[in-house]
Amino acid sequence: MTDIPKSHPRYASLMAREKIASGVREGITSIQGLIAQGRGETFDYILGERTTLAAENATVAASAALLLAERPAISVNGNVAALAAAEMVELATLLDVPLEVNLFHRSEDRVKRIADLLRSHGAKNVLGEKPDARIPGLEHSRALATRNGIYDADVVLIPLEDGDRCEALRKMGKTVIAIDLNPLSRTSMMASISIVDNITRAVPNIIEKIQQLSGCPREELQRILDEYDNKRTLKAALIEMQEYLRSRMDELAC
Ligand code: PTJ
Repeated sequence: MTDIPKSHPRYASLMAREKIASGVREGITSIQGLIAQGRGETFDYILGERTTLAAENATVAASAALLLAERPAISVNGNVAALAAAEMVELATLLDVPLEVNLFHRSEDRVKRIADLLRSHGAKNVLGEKPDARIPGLEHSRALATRNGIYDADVVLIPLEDGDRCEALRKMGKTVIAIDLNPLSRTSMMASISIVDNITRAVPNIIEKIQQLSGCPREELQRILDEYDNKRTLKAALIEMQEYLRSRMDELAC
């Protein structure tokens, strides 16, 4: 990895880039994952590289949904593994739920490398190496799923996903939580709850919110969920982007 000093003004962003590049070198991230990261960086830039109020609200709703779920599951792909393997394991351990490796550009070698990486961080329940079901309506590899994992889950967390599977999971009646920096992506539009934030900030934030909400009565968690409106949240994310851009334009006018 390139040695990036902590004092560098773009340290967090450059480190994420290094992690994705290492992921590709180690056979964890697909080459296409580099492009996905670049697209994410662009949206993060126009969000001001911070967790917005819209993302904060979606994170609270997502945490309530995960705490209320009977059979939650968490999906992990090559970008997620490179950027947040330890944090995904921490979240899965906190909730006592399976992590399921699910890849768009699937190869058995990459599935195994990601599963091994998650286990090396202490994950006890890693699925995806032996899928035994298919998500209806999908013809690509993302259709592959595991019973007692994503296939049977009532609530699924899908970071950095494609819209197709998000839609198909919704059609199966599941509550789908997306983490996606693009508020206009099909995934963000199709999900039940869209966290428009960088996965590197979003997962630690979900962990924190789950710890804060874990003592709440179920009725209170249900009230949080009932009051949540995903379309309103996506509009709020776009408005926060617009306001950030306007503030940058004002700086240029000075
Ligand atoms: O490992 P695989 O084979 O399953 O492939 C994973 C990728 C991510 C390459 C694959 O799912 C893909 O091509 O995804 P897309 O269609 O490019 O969508 C990824 C979405 O994630 C885009 O909307 C990006 O803006 C968003 N994104 C990228 N990086 C981040 C992000 N969202 C949050 N945090 C990021 N760091």
